[in-house]
This record gives sequence, structure tokens and C-alpha cells, in this order.
Amino acid sequence: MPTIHSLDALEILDSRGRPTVRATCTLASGAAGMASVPSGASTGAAEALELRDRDPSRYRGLGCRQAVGNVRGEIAGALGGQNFAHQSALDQALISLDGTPNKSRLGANALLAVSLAFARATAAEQGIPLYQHFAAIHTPGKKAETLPRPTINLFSGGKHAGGQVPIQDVLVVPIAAKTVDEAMATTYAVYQSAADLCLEKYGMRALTADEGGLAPPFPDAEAMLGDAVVAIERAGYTPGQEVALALDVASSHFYSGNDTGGRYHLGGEPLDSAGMIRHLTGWLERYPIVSVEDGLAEEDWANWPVLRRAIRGRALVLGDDFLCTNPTRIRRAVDTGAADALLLKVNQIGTLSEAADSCRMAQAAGWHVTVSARSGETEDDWLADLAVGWSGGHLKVGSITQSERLAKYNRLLAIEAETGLKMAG
Ligand code: 2PG
Ligand code: MG
Repeated sequence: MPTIHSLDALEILDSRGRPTVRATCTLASGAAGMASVPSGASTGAAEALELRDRDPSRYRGLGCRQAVGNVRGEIAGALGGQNFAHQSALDQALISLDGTPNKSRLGANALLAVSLAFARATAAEQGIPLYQHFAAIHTPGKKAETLPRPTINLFSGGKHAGGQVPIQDVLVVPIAAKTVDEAMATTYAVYQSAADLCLEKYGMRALTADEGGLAPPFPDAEAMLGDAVVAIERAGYTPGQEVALALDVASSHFYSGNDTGGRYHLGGEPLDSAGMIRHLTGWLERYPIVSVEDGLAEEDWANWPVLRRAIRGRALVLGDDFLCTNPTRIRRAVDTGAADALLLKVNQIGTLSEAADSCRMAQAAGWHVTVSARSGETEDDWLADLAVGWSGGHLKVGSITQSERLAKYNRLLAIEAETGLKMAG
């Protein structure tokens, strides 16, 4: 039974140069684990709270010294010397110690760093690969079964690219690839042909957004989609048969709610929810899109089932800001038929066990699960192990550039080489 000997933490910097938390957990056996937490920019309103110092003279208020101090002080003091039979016992202790519904006292960044570091230390103590330990956290006795299919950011807009177009991501889904290795090579070819296209069409070298996606000055969202299809063709693939597209519309960020139902500001005339759904279905008719993330705003609950009925069977209705990896929101969405896929981000909820509850709930409802990184990432690679252990259908990490992204893809390639597991269909 793992007994915590000590907990330590350090303020480190993420891929945007913003502070985040890295924790180290050392067990009485001497086994140790270290883990770093990511951070979002296009965040959902229902996310657990990332504790920031709010001192404007340092990192524009984004410092994490308080969160780090909470790990080294109160959390280490309360948990040091204690044993925890399971991850859920440790996470429950963290949740109780914090005592708030959204982890705002000690910080979800502090809690998640400890939760992950404990998982790594426990895997090390047991001498098993992290993905197998994550599988056991998901369900006792479970083993890793499949590898997630990478969905890789090609073009960026929205909050990750200075808002030159409202929608956030157009992603490549290498649907015909049989292995992760082949999926990465396919995506590289598409990305390079898209970079060539950006130079020709927009006179722009490959300047990239927060997650490494290409971000030329597209005149509108339609151009992003059209250019993606051209890039796939020029790379020698058949759109829709070999390579498909996924969208992160991130529509909460161009939605203004009001008493008469709110409007979507996609360029041109503002759209009501029915207009937005028509717009999305129009894209599905013209482009090979297999997944639509946050097609509607996080508060537009009444219209999510309408969107789902409209596109069901053609593309996944994937909830990110809408669901926030939160079991209560997921339950409501399952009960109302509002979505059929969960974007799983552990730091939206703040502990591994709660994220596992969300994952199981979605999978029990027959939903698809896409395991996702954040736009602010670190060189840590635990996410690849998590996606394998929890049987994620897809892994979304951003683009095929930048080491904080490639750390996860490289880990996935290593897991593929080690296990020979098949990629999810
Ligand atoms: C998203 C994520 C990752 P962020 O919206 O899906 O692309 O962005 O981490 O900024 O929330
Ligand atoms: Mg999203």
C-alpha cells in the first residue's frame, strides 16, 4: 500500500512561458513520481479553478507560488506519512482538504499535480508502465487495449491565434492509417503541404499559433476548411477516405447570450442557434468532417440535442467547454441526448479519479472519448499513457510541431513499439 513519504513542488513555465505547477511525490518505499499540469486559454466557465497569485508585478498576475506553497505546506503536511490504498483514496483526501466545489482554496493546479505525481510514484513502486497503472485506476483489473487515434491540429484561429477567424481549430484525422506511426507520417505530409499552401496563398511562412497550428490570415472559417481539403489532396490523400477533418468550433467564445436566446458571431450577420446549426450542417455537407467540438456554446443547453439530431451518424457531437469533464454536466448531457462524445481534460476537473468517473460515465453511455491536452502544455508526457490506459478513441494534442506536443506523440509511438497494440477504429 503506497505511503507518502514527502511531497514537493516547483513553479515551472509552460509552452506559453506562463507559470504552472510541477509536483514530486516520494513514497516510503523510495519510489518517486513527478508530474506537471497544463493550462488552458479557451477555458470553460465550469472548470475547476487554477490558482494564480494575481500579483500584477510578476508574470502579469499568473504566478503559481501560492499553489506551489500549498503543495509544499498544507497538502504535504496533511498527507505526509499517510497510506492510500487507491488513487481514489488519495484524491478524496485532496478534495476534502480543499473543501470547495471548484478547488478554489488550494487550487486545482496544486491538487492535480499531486494526484498525477502520486499515480506516477505508485506505478514506479509496482514496477508497471504508467499506461497500465492508469488502466487500473479507470477500472480495477483493466489492461490497456487499444491506442488512441491522433487528431492533429492543422489550422488555428480563435483564442489560440489572436482571433483572425472565430473558430479555433481545424484538425487532421488520419482515418485510413493503421498504426500511430503511419498516422504521424500522414499528418506530417498534410501539414507540410498546408505550410506550402500558406506561403503561396497568403505569402506567409509557417507562423504558428499556441498549439503549433498554422495561422495565416484566413478571410473566414470557410477558407480554413477549403484550404485543409486542398492540403490533404496535395499531400496525395483522398479527403474523407484516407484523411478526414475534425473541428473545434469553440463557439462559447463568439457567443453572446441574452434572454431571447443569444447569438453566434461567426462573421457576417449574427446567427441564432438554429442558424448556427444550419451553418454547421452546411459544412458537414461540403467538407469531410467527422467530429464537431463545441459546435454550440456551453450555456446553449436547449439546442445541443437539436444539433445532435441534425448531425448524428455523420459526425461526433463532442463537448469540451460544454462538459468540462464534469460528471454532473455529463450526466445531464447523456440524459438529454445533448452529445455523444466527451473531450476529456483532467485539469478541467482537478483530480485523476474524478476525470476517471467522467470517462467511465461517458463510455458507459456508449459515447466516444477524445483525450485532450491544453493549449498551455509542458514537456511532460503522461497524457499519452492516460489516453492508452483509459481507452480514448482519439488523442488531441495540438499540432505536429513544438516539443511540448511531440513529447506526447513520441510517448505514444514508444507505447506502440512496446505493446504492439492496435489503434482504435
Ligand atoms: C480546446 C483546448 C485544446 P484550451 O479548446 O480544446 O485545443 O484549448 O486548452 O485553450 O482550452
Ligand atoms: Mg475545445
